[in-house]
Amino acid sequence: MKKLLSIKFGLFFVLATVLLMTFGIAYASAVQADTFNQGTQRLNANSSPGNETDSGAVSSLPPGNTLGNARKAFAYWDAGGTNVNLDIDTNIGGGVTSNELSFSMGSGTTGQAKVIWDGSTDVTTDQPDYDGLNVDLTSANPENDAVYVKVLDADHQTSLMLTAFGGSATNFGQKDIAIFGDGDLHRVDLVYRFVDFSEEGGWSNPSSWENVGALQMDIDGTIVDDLDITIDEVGARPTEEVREYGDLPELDPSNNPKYDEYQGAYHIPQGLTLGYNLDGESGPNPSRYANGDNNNDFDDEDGVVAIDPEAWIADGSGTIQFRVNGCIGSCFVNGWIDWNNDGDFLDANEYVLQDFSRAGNYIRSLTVNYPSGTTEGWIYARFRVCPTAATCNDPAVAGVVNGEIEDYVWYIGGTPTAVNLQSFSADATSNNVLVGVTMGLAAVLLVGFVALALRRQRHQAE
Ligand SMILES: [Ca+2]
Ligand SMILES: [Ca+2]
Ligand SMILES: [Ca+2]
Ligand SMILES: [Ca+2]
Repeated sequence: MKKLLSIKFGLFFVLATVLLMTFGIAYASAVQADTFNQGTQRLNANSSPGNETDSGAVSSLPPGNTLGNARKAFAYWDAGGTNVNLDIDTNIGGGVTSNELSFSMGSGTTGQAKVIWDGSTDVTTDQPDYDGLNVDLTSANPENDAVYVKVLDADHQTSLMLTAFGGSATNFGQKDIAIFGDGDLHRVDLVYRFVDFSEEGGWSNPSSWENVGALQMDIDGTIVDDLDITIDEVGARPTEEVREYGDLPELDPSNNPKYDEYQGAYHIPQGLTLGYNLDGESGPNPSRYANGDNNNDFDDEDGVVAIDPEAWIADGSGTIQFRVNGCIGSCFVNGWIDWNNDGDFLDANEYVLQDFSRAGNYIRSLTVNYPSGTTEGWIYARFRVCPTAATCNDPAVAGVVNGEIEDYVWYIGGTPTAVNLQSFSADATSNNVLVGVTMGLAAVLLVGFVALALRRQRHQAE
């Protein structure tokens, strides 16, 4: 028995290694400007004479970690009484470094930061060596067609200006990326196609991304004082690797198709979110408890909550609460609830939010009415937000620029007791909404009892 187990583990190890290598090769195709995992820099600009700007550079970084194997950084004080700090991969104690870029300042203080990748460490000027790199940012299979930025935290509004130079100061492509920070923003993936960058001088998209002489990122901390923002990665990716998909199940418990026509729906993430967080993925994560996206990488399913769903049947109506963040102008929310649990959103009252529009960022409660005959049980729901009307008003539409999809399952009309026990353990750590509904004391005791019985059984089998 033990020998068989070790052979199984050996095979598993080989398979896992092959998978890891395949995955590694696939991701090596992307061009990372910087993951901020190497090359510690600490800049502190303040109002002291001679320190209105602070600059530094690192060189000879490992190939592949930082574009051009070098990085120049600049921090600029603008106003206020505290330091303007730019910390890249700094020591956070115990010999551990942060593996991220952090730009921060105190209350009342404003400032800016600039990071340049041009292969040079000369900081006598804060202008790039415009033809220092000559790299091909499109180089990948599939070809990189977009810039990717992974933001970890931001507490106020800011702008990231990305500029790629093609050999001279007047020949460049540029994109101003708005970030709408909040104390609760913890992860936003952003992807902007090269063709959407402005073109200056002799720059022509997208072919000239094959001859990028220098890349520059400017962080504007003058829009709001007291900005703190953390960035984990800047690079070039195929757009299709960074999309926002749903996680409705594609099979019912009897393996019949369910919601399969909705699996292809996706958004191209550009900062407009349900809730505060959005992590990109390369495909849908269909899952029985609509938590495949929750469990994949960062849990970004934070935009919609069902209020007291156990009381919904008796009340005749229910309340949901949803939050929109990163909205410029007016944005549009759509929602569907599969009241009769037949695997579609086509029946009476199932399209509950129809291009709901309001300007700016907000949280909103909404009463939903369900058809008579709606019974106690699990119901699936899909919500989408997009920046223009009639673009995400279909639960299946794909390729929506900006916005997010979030899928949920709620138990309405009571508290489930006779459900598959695995569902409790599978969902307990990942889906706060579901946990609140399902984890009664009896269920906790039952899960503990079954876990104990399984452990005994396994012990006897060894
Ligand atoms: Ca979200
Ligand atoms: Ca996601
Ligand atoms: Ca239905
Ligand atoms: Ca989900």
